[in-house]
Amino acid sequence: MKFKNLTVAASALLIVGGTVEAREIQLGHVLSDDSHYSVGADAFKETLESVSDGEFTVREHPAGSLGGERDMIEGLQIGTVDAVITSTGPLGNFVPETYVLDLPFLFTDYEHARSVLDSEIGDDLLGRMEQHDIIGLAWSENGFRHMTNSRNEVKEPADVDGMKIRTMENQVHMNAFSELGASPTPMAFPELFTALQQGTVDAQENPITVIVATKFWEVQDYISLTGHVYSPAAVLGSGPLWSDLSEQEKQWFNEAAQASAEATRAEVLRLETEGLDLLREKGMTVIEDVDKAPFQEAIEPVYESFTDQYGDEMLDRIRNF
Ligand code: EAX
Repeated sequence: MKFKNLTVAASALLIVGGTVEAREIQLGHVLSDDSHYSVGADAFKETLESVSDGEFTVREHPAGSLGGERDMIEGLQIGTVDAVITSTGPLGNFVPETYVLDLPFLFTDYEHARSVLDSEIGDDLLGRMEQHDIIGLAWSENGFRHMTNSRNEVKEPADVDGMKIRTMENQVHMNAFSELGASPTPMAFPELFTALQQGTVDAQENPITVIVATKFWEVQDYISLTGHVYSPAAVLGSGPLWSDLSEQEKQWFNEAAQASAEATRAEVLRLETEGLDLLREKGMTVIEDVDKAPFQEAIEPVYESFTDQYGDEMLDRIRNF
């Protein structure tokens, strides 16, 4: 049989059989399978499999099994990864407009951050991803980032002086920690636990959700509630996959991404309090009375270099929101 006839026969068989073969969506993230990202992955899976009536199934790849966040975003662009739940850490390397979200002390609390991301500002930023073959499906959440280290209590900028701190692969964060007098080392998340264990870096900064999910109490003695950055997360899709989907199928993915974001946000708030109690139980020294003003003052130059490079349009929209 000519190839063409064979293909027609095969697809006819599928239709005659009444069962369209399910397409398995590969969804990756870097956290453990009991993390707030995994809660979001479960919600994505349940929703997409339900609304598509089994036309799509979802396979979760947690714990960086598909690589770090930057690797997986590259995978979205070329179609080797179908969907990712990721922080915005490395995203600015692909979609520079999102760097504004990573500015320290930009958002005052969870309500402020969520309302901005759920407004036309957030929609605008999601929409700017498609030209980079990344589909911004929904804003999820990582949480307010706090500093941990294995050297000393951190209560003021001077305590960070000379500290080797791992940052995400994010120029805004690296600039901020340099302004504080620390020595920032950008590193993919899957390498971080070992780097802390071996003393390659003294410190890192992440939301309580991540610190709990990755058991950082095993390699860090102090946590200071600096809350220096609100770390958004995003549910992202692959551009090549998206161009193959019908309007109805795209609607299914959007529904699944919204459900994912809602589930992750709920888990973040739960862990904000419960997680801190756990870190104390595990022996971490929790410094709660951090005066943020000196930190905010010290990193002020980061805003200047940001607007010099990226302009102030998006920043003004967020500040005036
Ligand atoms: O997205 O790299 C990081 O520190 C991120 O916060 C973590 O991977 C969760």
